[in-house]
Amino acid sequence: MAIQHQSDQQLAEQQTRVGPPPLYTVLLMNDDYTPMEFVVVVLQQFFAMGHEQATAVMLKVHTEGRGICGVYPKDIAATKVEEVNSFARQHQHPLQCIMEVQE
Ligand code: TYC
Repeated sequence: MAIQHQSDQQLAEQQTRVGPPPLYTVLLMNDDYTPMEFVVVVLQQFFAMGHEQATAVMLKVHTEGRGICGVYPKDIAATKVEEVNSFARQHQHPLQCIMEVQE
């Protein structure tokens, strides 16, 4: 089979990657309605925290407005965000989970 050489266009479309792919921080946002114990359950179920750590993170979100759940590659972070927001909606809570690219 003949070797397929890349065209100039194919070469131009390739990104020059420098360093590893970025990581994403997954965060919970505070609100006035989601029950504290529901947030603790979310942190235990989706972020593999024990009850004590989950309670500490929940209280940090409650007092500071937002808090870190974990840091992941992009597709894993996006899946966690979707799963948490879907779970919160299923239970009629306004809890918001977001992701931000790491500095
Ligand atoms: N502020 C909520 C309450 O007083 C609790 C809460 C904590 C809600 C963390 C959302 O991400 C959150 N019931």
